[in-house]
Amino acid sequence: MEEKTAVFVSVVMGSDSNLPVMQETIRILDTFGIPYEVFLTSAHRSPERTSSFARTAAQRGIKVIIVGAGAAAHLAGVIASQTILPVIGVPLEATSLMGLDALLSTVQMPGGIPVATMAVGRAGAKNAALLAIRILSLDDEGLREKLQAYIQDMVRDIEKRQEGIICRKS
Ligand code: RP5
Repeated sequence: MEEKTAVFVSVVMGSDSNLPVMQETIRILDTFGIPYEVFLTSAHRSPERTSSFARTAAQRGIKVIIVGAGAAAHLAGVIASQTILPVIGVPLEATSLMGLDALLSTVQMPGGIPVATMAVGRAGAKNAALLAIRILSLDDEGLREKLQAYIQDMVRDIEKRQEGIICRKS
């Protein structure tokens, strides 16, 4: 019988229209070799599917939930209200308010129900994965080493760009 790989991170989004930006989350999880699932549900359009997901995530072995949503983005908060797993929210641009609506809906949680809110858009989607990895690395030495290597790569990249500036000046 084929053994199922345990899934540690759930990447949830309110619409498939969010997928192009949330690919940034998926790309980082792939880079670090983190097993994940992608789940589509909407706080407003499919409230029961959202509840059932949130209530069963912990018992399915999920450790961190990342939620990308746009417009009146209540999805991260609604999920956080029905699980004790850490929830990371990514506000996305989906209306003429360009993500400000989603940012305020995601970040302004009432006391008692935390959602770790990232920046709007691609940077937020990327950082959501990196924050999830930092959480998972608390009890995973190998993952901590991969994170250190990733940070060192960023340092080297900045140094390389500096060299590029010096060359262009002369
Ligand atoms: C939210 O409504 C989704 O997260 C999406 O960003 C927004 C618009 O959804 P679509 O009309 O593109 O499906 O629930």
